[in-house]
Amino acid sequence: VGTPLTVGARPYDFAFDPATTALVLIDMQRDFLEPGGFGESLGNDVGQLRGTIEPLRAVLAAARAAGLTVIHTREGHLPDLSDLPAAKLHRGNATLRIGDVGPKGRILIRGEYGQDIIDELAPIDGETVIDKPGKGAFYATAFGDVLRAKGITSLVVTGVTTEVCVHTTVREANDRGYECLVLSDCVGSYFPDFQRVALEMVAAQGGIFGWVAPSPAFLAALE
Ligand code: TIU
Repeated sequence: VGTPLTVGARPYDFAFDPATTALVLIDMQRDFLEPGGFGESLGNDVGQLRGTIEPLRAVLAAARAAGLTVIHTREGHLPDLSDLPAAKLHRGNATLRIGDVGPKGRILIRGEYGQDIIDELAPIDGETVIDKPGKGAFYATAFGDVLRAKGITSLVVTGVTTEVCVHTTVREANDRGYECLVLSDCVGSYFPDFQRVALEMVAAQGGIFGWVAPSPAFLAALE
């Protein structure tokens, strides 16, 4: 346990110890960020999310250099769909349903090319990858056990989409006692209005769910 570092954040400075902090990359998968996947099948313009890639690449490199714990998540389901609730399969008017064959493999199915993390942010040896069937990283996964085993108490949260899997995970983490900093330019939404409001919702009311800062503020703290 070392000296706490400080990030200029909303609603006030975020203090963290690199030894007890994890960088979490939520669902930076081809299924959400590239054409022909789950995100596009729901009617979304995947181009909306691509601005997160370069800032997140810099954050990932800095976190690795600083020796932070790095944890990636992937939303997806088992090939036999045994972990897919009917309610999730049948929701909406998707052009391709979960499990259907798309141009990058079966939509949102573990082990398929489209379900994996984009090349730019590929995990390296020693980094944990959490496969999750839901929107939150804690539900039906070992995420909480991994954090406890590694002694992690603070999360720097990035990934997509801001108001869906990022928010669900931050809310789950906050209720479990984790301190969460969301990096505003490293999270993305298909909806610009939701992006803005989702970030406000985290930091409002004195940081009801956590803190929000742009990635340069976090990078400055690590230097
Ligand atoms: N649809 C949407 O905005 N998001 C998801 O379905 N999953 C995640 O956010 N990863």
